[in-house]
Amino acid sequence: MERSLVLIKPDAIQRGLAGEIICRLEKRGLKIVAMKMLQMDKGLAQRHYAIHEGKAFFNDLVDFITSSPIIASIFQGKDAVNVIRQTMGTTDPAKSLPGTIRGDFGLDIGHNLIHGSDSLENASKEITLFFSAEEICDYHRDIDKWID
Ligand code: D4T
Repeated sequence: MERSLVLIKPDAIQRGLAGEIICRLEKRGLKIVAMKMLQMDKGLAQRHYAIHEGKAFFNDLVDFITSSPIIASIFQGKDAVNVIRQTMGTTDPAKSLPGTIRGDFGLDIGHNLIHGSDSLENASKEITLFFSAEEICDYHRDIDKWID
């Protein structure tokens, strides 16, 4: 079973879309194994987006992700990394298909509502950045026999 880090970004919190986003991932069949609200500081933002350091949009990205609280979460399920990326839509909401989270609720690449890990390797690194082992709940859901 894969695990992926999902961040519900400041724009989604400000627009009251957190519940809708969580709902879509839960309804897909994914299981929440960790969740918390936090205000990202500059250091955490720079570490999380280290791969983009030096790019033209880096400073705006750090300013945006630290501009309001976020919800950090871990979703677990079969092929979770890819399934979450599909459910999110592409990075630029203007190019995302209707039916995806970004395609249904976004217009601008700088306000794209949700982050989901883009590989299993990055998921593992990102989960460690946001959660301690004690904050992750390993539990059984009876409905999982109907999902996978
Ligand atoms: P995140 O990482 O936020 O889930 O987004 P993606 O995985 O879909 O896309 P990304 O890492 O390439 O980009 C990170 C973040 O930067 C913003 N961005 C990106 C931007 O403002 N301008 C740009 O040109 C790009 C490529 C959007 C998402």
